[in-house]
Amino acid sequence: MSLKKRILIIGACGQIGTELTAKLRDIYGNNKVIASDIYEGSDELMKSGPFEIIDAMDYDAIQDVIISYEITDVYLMAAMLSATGEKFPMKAWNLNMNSLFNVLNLAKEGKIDKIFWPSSIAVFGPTTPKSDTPQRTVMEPSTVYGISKQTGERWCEYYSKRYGVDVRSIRYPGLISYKTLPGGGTTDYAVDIYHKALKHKKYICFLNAETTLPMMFMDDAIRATVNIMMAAEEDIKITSSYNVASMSFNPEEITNSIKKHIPDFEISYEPDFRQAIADSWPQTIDDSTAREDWGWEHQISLDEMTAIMIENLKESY
Ligand code: AKB
Repeated sequence: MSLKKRILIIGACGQIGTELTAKLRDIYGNNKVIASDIYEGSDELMKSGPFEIIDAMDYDAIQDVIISYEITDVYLMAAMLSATGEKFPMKAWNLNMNSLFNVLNLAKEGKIDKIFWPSSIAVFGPTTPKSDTPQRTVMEPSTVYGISKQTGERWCEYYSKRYGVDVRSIRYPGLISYKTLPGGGTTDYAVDIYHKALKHKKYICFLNAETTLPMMFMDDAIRATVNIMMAAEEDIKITSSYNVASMSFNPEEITNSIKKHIPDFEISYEPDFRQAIADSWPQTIDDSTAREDWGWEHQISLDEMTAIMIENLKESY
Protein backbone atom coordinates (compact mmCIF):
# COMPACT_ATOMS: atom_id res chain seq x y z
CA MET A 1 0.00 0.00 0.00
CA SER A 2 1.47 3.35 -1.06
CA LEU A 3 2.24 5.62 1.91
CA LYS A 4 1.71 8.57 -0.38
CA LYS A 5 -1.85 7.56 -1.28
CA ARG A 6 -4.37 10.28 -0.43
CA ILE A 7 -7.95 9.91 -1.50
CA LEU A 8 -10.69 12.42 -2.30
CA ILE A 9 -14.29 11.19 -2.42
CA ILE A 10 -16.63 13.57 -4.25
CA GLY A 11 -20.25 12.86 -3.31
CA ALA A 12 -19.27 11.25 0.00
CA CYS A 13 -22.64 11.83 1.69
CA GLY A 14 -24.73 9.82 -0.78
CA GLN A 15 -25.83 6.18 -0.63
CA ILE A 16 -22.56 4.69 -1.89
CA GLY A 17 -20.24 7.51 -0.79
CA THR A 18 -21.09 7.15 2.90
CA GLU A 19 -20.11 3.48 3.07
CA LEU A 20 -17.19 3.88 0.67
CA THR A 21 -15.73 6.65 2.85
CA ALA A 22 -15.94 4.44 5.95
CA LYS A 23 -14.32 1.50 4.14
CA LEU A 24 -11.48 3.54 2.63
CA ARG A 25 -10.81 5.20 6.01
CA ASP A 26 -10.52 1.70 7.54
CA ILE A 27 -8.05 0.65 4.85
CA TYR A 28 -5.89 3.77 4.40
CA GLY A 29 -6.39 5.69 7.67
CA ASN A 30 -8.89 8.42 8.53
CA ASN A 31 -6.68 11.37 7.62
CA LYS A 32 -5.74 9.96 4.22
CA VAL A 33 -9.35 9.97 3.02
CA ILE A 34 -10.95 13.37 2.41
CA ALA A 35 -14.75 13.24 2.17
CA SER A 36 -16.55 15.96 0.21
CA ASP A 37 -20.06 16.84 -0.91
CA ILE A 38 -22.27 19.87 -1.50
CA TYR A 39 -23.84 19.33 1.93
CA GLU A 40 -22.64 17.95 5.27
CA GLY A 41 -23.11 14.24 5.99
CA SER A 42 -23.81 12.08 9.04
CA ASP A 43 -22.02 12.80 12.33
CA GLU A 44 -20.04 9.59 11.89
CA LEU A 45 -18.73 10.64 8.47
CA MET A 46 -18.02 14.24 9.51
CA LYS A 47 -16.18 13.27 12.71
CA SER A 48 -14.14 10.36 11.39
CA GLY A 49 -11.86 12.41 9.10
CA PRO A 50 -11.40 15.52 6.96
CA PHE A 51 -14.44 16.93 5.15
CA GLU A 52 -14.70 19.68 2.51
CA ILE A 53 -17.73 21.25 0.85
CA ILE A 54 -17.24 20.76 -2.91
CA ASP A 55 -19.62 21.21 -5.83
CA ALA A 56 -18.62 18.44 -8.26
CA MET A 57 -19.19 20.85 -11.17
CA ASP A 58 -16.67 23.37 -9.80
CA TYR A 59 -13.27 22.54 -11.34
CA ASP A 60 -11.38 25.14 -9.25
CA ALA A 61 -12.86 23.92 -5.96
CA ILE A 62 -11.83 20.33 -6.76
CA GLN A 63 -8.38 21.44 -7.87
CA ASP A 64 -7.82 23.49 -4.66
CA VAL A 65 -8.61 20.49 -2.45
CA ILE A 66 -6.45 18.20 -4.61
CA ILE A 67 -3.48 20.54 -4.26
CA SER A 68 -3.89 21.32 -0.57
CA TYR A 69 -4.27 17.66 0.51
CA GLU A 70 -1.85 16.26 -2.15
CA ILE A 71 -4.58 13.94 -3.43
CA THR A 72 -3.54 10.95 -5.57
CA ASP A 73 -6.86 9.12 -6.14
CA VAL A 74 -10.36 10.54 -6.74
CA TYR A 75 -13.62 8.61 -6.38
CA LEU A 76 -16.33 10.60 -8.18
CA MET A 77 -19.60 9.41 -6.62
CA ALA A 78 -21.77 12.51 -7.27
CA ALA A 79 -24.52 11.89 -9.84
CA MET A 80 -28.20 12.41 -10.53
CA LEU A 81 -29.89 9.00 -10.85
CA SER A 82 -32.43 7.65 -13.33
CA ALA A 83 -35.80 8.72 -11.88
CA THR A 84 -34.76 12.26 -10.84
CA GLY A 85 -32.86 12.62 -14.12
CA GLU A 86 -36.12 12.18 -16.07
CA LYS A 87 -37.59 15.12 -14.12
CA PHE A 88 -34.55 17.39 -14.62
CA PRO A 89 -32.87 16.23 -17.85
CA MET A 90 -30.47 19.15 -18.33
CA LYS A 91 -29.48 19.26 -14.66
CA ALA A 92 -28.75 15.53 -14.77
CA TRP A 93 -26.70 15.87 -17.95
CA ASN A 94 -24.73 18.88 -16.65
CA LEU A 95 -23.94 17.32 -13.27
CA ASN A 96 -23.11 13.86 -14.59
CA MET A 97 -20.93 15.04 -17.49
CA ASN A 98 -19.24 18.18 -16.09
CA SER A 99 -18.17 16.43 -12.89
CA LEU A 100 -16.61 13.63 -14.95
CA PHE A 101 -14.76 16.03 -17.27
CA ASN A 102 -13.41 17.87 -14.21
CA VAL A 103 -11.70 14.79 -12.81
CA LEU A 104 -10.65 13.38 -16.20
CA ASN A 105 -8.97 16.71 -17.04
CA LEU A 106 -7.25 16.90 -13.63
CA ALA A 107 -5.81 13.43 -14.33
CA LYS A 108 -4.84 14.39 -17.89
CA GLU A 109 -2.96 17.40 -16.46
CA GLY A 110 -1.06 15.04 -14.12
CA LYS A 111 -2.64 16.46 -10.93
CA ILE A 112 -4.02 13.07 -9.80
CA ASP A 113 -2.92 9.48 -10.51
CA LYS A 114 -6.13 7.45 -10.54
CA ILE A 115 -9.92 7.85 -10.87
CA PHE A 116 -12.88 5.70 -9.89
CA TRP A 117 -16.08 6.62 -11.71
CA PRO A 118 -19.29 4.58 -11.37
CA SER A 119 -21.32 3.57 -14.39
CA SER A 120 -24.63 1.70 -14.21
CA ILE A 121 -26.80 -0.98 -15.78
CA ALA A 122 -28.70 2.10 -17.09
CA VAL A 123 -26.22 2.22 -20.00
CA PHE A 124 -28.31 -0.59 -21.51
CA GLY A 125 -31.63 0.03 -23.20
CA PRO A 126 -34.70 -1.68 -24.65
CA THR A 127 -32.75 -3.17 -27.59
CA THR A 128 -30.10 -4.78 -25.34
CA PRO A 129 -30.45 -8.56 -24.73
CA LYS A 130 -32.20 -8.80 -21.33
CA SER A 131 -30.78 -12.09 -20.05
CA ASP A 132 -27.11 -12.54 -19.26
CA THR A 133 -26.44 -9.13 -20.80
CA PRO A 134 -22.88 -9.38 -22.13
CA GLN A 135 -20.01 -6.99 -21.39
CA ARG A 136 -20.10 -5.79 -25.00
CA THR A 137 -23.53 -5.55 -26.61
CA VAL A 138 -26.13 -3.20 -28.11
CA MET A 139 -26.42 -0.07 -25.94
CA GLU A 140 -29.26 2.32 -26.76
CA PRO A 141 -30.19 3.77 -23.33
CA SER A 142 -33.54 5.57 -23.14
CA THR A 143 -33.00 7.65 -19.97
CA VAL A 144 -30.95 10.83 -19.55
CA TYR A 145 -29.05 9.10 -16.75
CA GLY A 146 -28.30 6.12 -19.01
CA ILE A 147 -27.21 8.37 -21.87
CA SER A 148 -24.89 10.29 -19.50
CA LYS A 149 -23.38 7.05 -18.16
CA GLN A 150 -22.88 5.58 -21.64
CA THR A 151 -21.29 8.83 -22.85
CA GLY A 152 -19.14 8.91 -19.71
CA GLU A 153 -17.92 5.39 -20.45
CA ARG A 154 -16.84 6.44 -23.95
CA TRP A 155 -14.96 9.46 -22.52
CA CYS A 156 -13.24 7.34 -19.84
CA GLU A 157 -11.97 4.96 -22.51
CA TYR A 158 -10.91 7.90 -24.70
CA TYR A 159 -8.94 9.59 -21.89
CA SER A 160 -7.34 6.27 -21.01
CA LYS A 161 -6.28 5.46 -24.58
CA ARG A 162 -5.44 8.99 -25.76
CA TYR A 163 -3.88 10.50 -22.62
CA GLY A 164 -2.95 7.45 -20.52
CA VAL A 165 -5.38 8.38 -17.70
CA ASP A 166 -5.81 5.54 -15.16
CA VAL A 167 -9.61 5.44 -14.82
CA ARG A 168 -11.53 2.45 -13.47
CA SER A 169 -15.26 1.86 -13.54
CA ILE A 170 -17.99 -0.67 -12.86
CA ARG A 171 -21.62 -0.75 -13.96
CA TYR A 172 -23.46 -0.87 -10.63
CA PRO A 173 -26.80 -2.67 -10.51
CA GLY A 174 -29.44 -1.50 -7.96
CA LEU A 175 -27.72 -1.18 -4.57
CA ILE A 176 -29.27 -2.13 -1.24
CA SER A 177 -28.04 -0.94 2.15
CA TYR A 178 -29.39 -0.39 5.66
CA LYS A 179 -27.04 2.49 6.44
CA THR A 180 -27.96 5.21 3.93
CA LEU A 181 -31.10 5.69 1.84
CA PRO A 182 -30.79 5.90 -1.93
CA GLY A 183 -32.21 8.93 -3.71
CA GLY A 184 -33.87 9.26 -7.09
CA GLY A 185 -33.24 5.82 -8.57
CA THR A 186 -35.56 3.25 -10.17
CA THR A 187 -34.18 0.42 -8.03
CA ASP A 188 -34.82 2.34 -4.76
CA TYR A 189 -37.95 0.26 -4.06
CA ALA A 190 -35.69 -2.61 -3.01
CA VAL A 191 -34.47 -0.54 -0.03
CA ASP A 192 -37.78 1.15 0.83
CA ILE A 193 -39.58 -2.21 0.93
CA TYR A 194 -37.56 -3.31 4.00
CA HIS A 195 -38.32 -0.07 5.88
CA LYS A 196 -42.06 -0.28 5.09
CA ALA A 197 -42.20 -4.01 5.89
CA LEU A 198 -40.84 -3.33 9.37
CA LYS A 199 -42.84 -0.15 9.96
CA HIS A 200 -46.28 -0.92 8.41
CA LYS A 201 -46.13 -4.57 7.26
CA LYS A 202 -47.40 -3.18 3.93
CA TYR A 203 -45.70 -1.75 0.85
CA ILE A 204 -47.10 -0.15 -2.30
CA CYS A 205 -44.56 -0.86 -5.04
CA PHE A 206 -44.03 1.52 -7.98
CA LEU A 207 -42.92 -1.41 -10.20
CA ASN A 208 -45.07 -4.42 -11.11
CA ALA A 209 -44.60 -7.88 -9.56
CA GLU A 210 -42.69 -9.33 -12.55
CA THR A 211 -40.05 -6.60 -12.93
CA THR A 212 -36.78 -8.50 -12.58
CA LEU A 213 -33.71 -6.28 -12.18
CA PRO A 214 -30.03 -6.87 -11.32
CA MET A 215 -29.34 -5.89 -7.68
CA MET A 216 -26.45 -6.06 -5.20
CA PHE A 217 -25.95 -5.74 -1.44
CA MET A 218 -23.84 -2.67 -0.61
CA ASP A 219 -20.99 -4.67 0.98
CA ASP A 220 -20.44 -6.46 -2.33
CA ALA A 221 -20.57 -3.15 -4.24
CA ILE A 222 -18.00 -1.57 -1.93
CA ARG A 223 -15.74 -4.63 -2.25
CA ALA A 224 -15.99 -4.46 -6.05
CA THR A 225 -15.08 -0.75 -5.94
CA VAL A 226 -12.10 -1.22 -3.62
CA ASN A 227 -10.88 -4.30 -5.51
CA ILE A 228 -10.96 -2.77 -8.99
CA MET A 229 -9.01 0.22 -7.64
CA MET A 230 -6.42 -2.10 -6.03
CA ALA A 231 -6.02 -4.29 -9.13
CA ALA A 232 -2.75 -4.09 -11.07
CA GLU A 233 -3.05 -1.63 -13.99
CA GLU A 234 -2.29 -4.37 -16.53
CA ASP A 235 -5.31 -6.39 -15.28
CA ILE A 236 -7.70 -3.56 -16.16
CA LYS A 237 -8.31 -4.38 -19.79
CA ILE A 238 -11.56 -2.45 -20.07
CA THR A 239 -11.36 1.26 -19.35
CA SER A 240 -14.96 2.10 -20.23
CA SER A 241 -16.72 0.10 -17.47
CA TYR A 242 -17.07 -3.51 -16.26
CA ASN A 243 -20.32 -5.46 -15.80
CA VAL A 244 -20.59 -6.74 -12.20
CA ALA A 245 -23.45 -8.86 -10.83
CA SER A 246 -24.55 -10.76 -7.77
CA MET A 247 -28.34 -11.35 -7.76
CA SER A 248 -31.48 -10.54 -9.75
CA PHE A 249 -35.02 -10.54 -8.36
CA ASN A 250 -38.46 -9.03 -8.89
CA PRO A 251 -40.77 -7.39 -6.29
CA GLU A 252 -42.62 -10.67 -5.72
CA GLU A 253 -39.39 -12.56 -5.00
CA ILE A 254 -38.06 -9.96 -2.53
CA THR A 255 -41.51 -10.02 -0.85
CA ASN A 256 -41.27 -13.80 -0.42
CA SER A 257 -37.80 -13.39 1.06
CA ILE A 258 -39.11 -10.77 3.56
CA LYS A 259 -42.11 -12.98 4.43
CA LYS A 260 -39.70 -15.59 5.83
CA HIS A 261 -39.11 -13.04 8.65
CA ILE A 262 -42.41 -11.08 8.62
CA PRO A 263 -45.10 -13.61 7.54
CA ASP A 264 -47.98 -11.06 7.52
CA PHE A 265 -46.14 -8.60 5.22
CA GLU A 266 -48.25 -7.58 2.20
CA ILE A 267 -47.28 -5.93 -1.07
CA SER A 268 -49.54 -4.20 -3.60
CA TYR A 269 -48.62 -2.67 -6.95
CA GLU A 270 -49.14 0.83 -8.40
CA PRO A 271 -46.62 1.14 -11.25
CA ASP A 272 -45.66 4.72 -12.19
CA PHE A 273 -43.24 6.33 -14.71
CA ARG A 274 -40.37 4.29 -13.27
CA GLN A 275 -41.91 1.09 -14.72
CA ALA A 276 -40.88 2.15 -18.25
CA ILE A 277 -37.33 2.84 -17.04
CA ALA A 278 -37.11 -0.58 -15.35
CA ASP A 279 -38.57 -2.29 -18.43
CA SER A 280 -35.75 -0.85 -20.56
CA TRP A 281 -33.02 -2.39 -18.36
CA PRO A 282 -31.52 -5.91 -18.33
CA GLN A 283 -32.81 -8.63 -16.02
CA THR A 284 -29.56 -10.52 -15.51
CA ILE A 285 -25.95 -9.54 -16.21
CA ASP A 286 -22.98 -11.59 -17.48
CA ASP A 287 -20.01 -10.34 -15.45
CA SER A 288 -17.50 -13.04 -16.51
CA THR A 289 -15.05 -10.44 -17.88
CA ALA A 290 -14.70 -8.74 -14.46
CA ARG A 291 -14.31 -12.17 -12.84
CA GLU A 292 -11.53 -13.11 -15.28
CA ASP A 293 -9.69 -9.78 -15.45
CA TRP A 294 -9.50 -8.69 -11.80
CA GLY A 295 -11.02 -11.55 -9.82
CA TRP A 296 -14.47 -10.12 -9.04
CA GLU A 297 -16.60 -12.46 -6.87
CA HIS A 298 -19.89 -11.65 -5.18
CA GLN A 299 -20.73 -12.98 -1.71
CA ILE A 300 -24.27 -12.07 -0.62
CA SER A 301 -27.50 -13.73 -1.87
CA LEU A 302 -31.07 -12.35 -1.66
CA ASP A 303 -31.99 -14.31 1.49
CA GLU A 304 -28.70 -13.43 3.20
CA MET A 305 -29.26 -9.76 2.36
CA THR A 306 -32.83 -9.86 3.70
CA ALA A 307 -31.63 -11.34 7.01
CA ILE A 308 -28.95 -8.62 7.34
CA MET A 309 -31.36 -5.80 6.40
CA ILE A 310 -34.05 -6.90 8.86
CA GLU A 311 -31.60 -7.55 11.68
CA ASN A 312 -30.07 -4.07 11.31
CA LEU A 313 -33.23 -2.07 10.63
CA LYS A 314 -35.54 -3.64 13.22
CA GLU A 315 -34.19 -1.45 16.07
CA SER A 316 -35.36 1.69 14.26
CA TYR A 317 -39.04 0.63 14.09
C1 AKB B 1 -31.00 3.85 -10.47
O1 AKB B 1 -31.98 3.13 -10.22
O2 AKB B 1 -31.07 4.89 -11.15
C2 AKB B 1 -29.64 3.41 -9.98
C3 AKB B 1 -28.89 2.62 -10.99
C4 AKB B 1 -29.38 1.29 -11.40
O3 AKB B 1 -27.88 3.06 -11.47
N1 AKB B 1 -29.78 2.66 -8.77
